[in-house]
Amino acid sequence: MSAPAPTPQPKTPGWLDWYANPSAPSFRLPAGTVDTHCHVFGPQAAFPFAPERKYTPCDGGKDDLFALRDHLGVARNVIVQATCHGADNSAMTDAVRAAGGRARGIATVRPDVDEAELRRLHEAGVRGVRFNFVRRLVETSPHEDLSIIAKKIAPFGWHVVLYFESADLPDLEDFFASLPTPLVVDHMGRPDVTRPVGGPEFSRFLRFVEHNDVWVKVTCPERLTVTGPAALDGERHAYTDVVPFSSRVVDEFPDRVLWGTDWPHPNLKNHMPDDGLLVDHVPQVARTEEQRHKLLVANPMRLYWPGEDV
Ligand code: 0GY
Repeated sequence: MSAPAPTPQPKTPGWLDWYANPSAPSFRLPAGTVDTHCHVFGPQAAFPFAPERKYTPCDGGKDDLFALRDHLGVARNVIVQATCHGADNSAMTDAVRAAGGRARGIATVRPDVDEAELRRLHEAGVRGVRFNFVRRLVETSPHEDLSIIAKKIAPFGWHVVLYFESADLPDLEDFFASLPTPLVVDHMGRPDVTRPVGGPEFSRFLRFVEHNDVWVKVTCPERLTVTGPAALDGERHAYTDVVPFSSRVVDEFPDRVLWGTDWPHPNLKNHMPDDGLLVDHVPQVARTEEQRHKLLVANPMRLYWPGEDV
């Protein structure tokens, strides 16, 4: 007799579902574009959410992700383990495998992970782990545990993806600098975009990037914005208050920036972005064709598919 199916858990109150019919972008993504930051949520009937999760999302499985990929003109995805799945990477690895070489994965692992499990994850397409310091999402792990993980993954050529709030960087940056792998920072380290781009907080972040082996995802304008999605000039230019921050990172570090959608956009309570508008945001951030090619194609290929042609 098989075990009874788990009872589906209701969504967190106020949870907004992903945008069902995204517009067609006006900006045409270059061939080989990689969406380096997206997730899968379940579907929970097949991949139940983790008991320790801090939110319960709607379903956002691989078929919907691949449909969005094709609609937007994206070639490949990097699927980042979402906290709602804890350290059970099966929904993510199932999606990566199903993409048939067109996806890589970022896992969550515990310090007692063994080499055989890391090898299994590598064969499934995983190329990094995520360390999350955002307290509303996880109980943060002791640095000693994270150092153990970083040491175990380094021989695989993986990197560490860091998710933190900008106010926490001063406390964390020495620890980050001690890690033995390349680092990839989610969402530009979540700057407060109401502060000046040339102010001490963002300058500190830029210097951290300059002096370490750091890549930056210029992602999540919809999460960082205060002014919101309004396309004020009727030109599909949304999230304009984030542009000075993201364009500054692209100008300073054109060879170490990455782009992504963050679909299915966890924990947004005010508005859900139209993913077509997120694509149209790209030319505001990377203003030359050369910058766009690096951001969308050359950089992510170097990090996630080294040596492979587009
Ligand atoms: C993001 C941002 C968030 C959530 C997660 O794994 C997650 O739960 O990443 C957030 O709530 O800010 O990168 O998707």
